[in-house]
Amino acid sequence: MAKKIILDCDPGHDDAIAMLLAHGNPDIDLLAVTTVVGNQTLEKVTRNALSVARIAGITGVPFAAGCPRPLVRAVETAPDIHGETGLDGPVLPEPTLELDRRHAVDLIIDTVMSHEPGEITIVPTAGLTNIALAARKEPRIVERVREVVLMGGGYHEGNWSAVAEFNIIIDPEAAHIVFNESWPVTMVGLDLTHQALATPEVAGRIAAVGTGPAKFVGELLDFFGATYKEAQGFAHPPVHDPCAVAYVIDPSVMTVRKAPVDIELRGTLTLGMTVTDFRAPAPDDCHTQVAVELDRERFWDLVVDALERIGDVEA
Ligand SMILES: [Ca+2]
Repeated sequence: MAKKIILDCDPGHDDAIAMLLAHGNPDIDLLAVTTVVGNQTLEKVTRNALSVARIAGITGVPFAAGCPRPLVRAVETAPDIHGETGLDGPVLPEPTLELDRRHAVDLIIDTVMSHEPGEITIVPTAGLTNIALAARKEPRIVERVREVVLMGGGYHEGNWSAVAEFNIIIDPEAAHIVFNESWPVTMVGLDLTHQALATPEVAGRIAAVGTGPAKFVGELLDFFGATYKEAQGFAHPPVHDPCAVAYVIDPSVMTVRKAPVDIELRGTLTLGMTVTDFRAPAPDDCHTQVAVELDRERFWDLVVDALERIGDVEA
């Protein structure tokens, strides 16, 4: 049976690819897409999400805008990586989908509460503001959610500071809430996503699909590759967010390790660090695990397969 997910995102080049993977894979039932400030302002990432929906041919799925700023901190965006629009590179079509009238937090709560316990997986690929607020507004979602599979953090690597990753450091208080609730959390962090590099070989496979959505992904990767080279010295861009979706599709696409994870809120050098305790054995009540090693070939197979299934989309 297809896995029902809510994708909470801030498109964002890799978020856009995560949307395409979720939409194109037959083992995923995409129930809702929610947006949150992150790579760019809420207004920009929400428009981007709707444009990507048009490119991918996503219809009949509610899209809702969420929080315009983090719980405590000032807004911090990532124009160096994602450009002024948040999705620079391709020409984006005018959205055709209308936004759901609900706030993202309410759409998340409504979706979880209207399904059976254990049915819904939440897949955040952005700051955790919406998810934290949803857990506070309706605490019963915590025991109903099957699992939270998030892109964020890293146990040995940072990208926005020496030890902190962007999605966590932009709203560390929200991350603290999400990691400390009792639901199962899988952290697909930088240690894993830095293995998902869009090499020229990968770009060639995607180009060979030859459809409009595949061309869009190629243009995303061209821009993303250039900024990642310039801003962070990567030879090929790490395509973070689809890794979390891939884990939901098929957990065996990566190895994971059970370990307690908590969020540093007061460190002068380590704010937003996802502090991971690898001392063995993990406690019996440990509800968090971290992604360790990616099966790169199978991961890219999933992305290419999703694009092939989406095919060409009527504009
Ligand atoms: Ca993202």
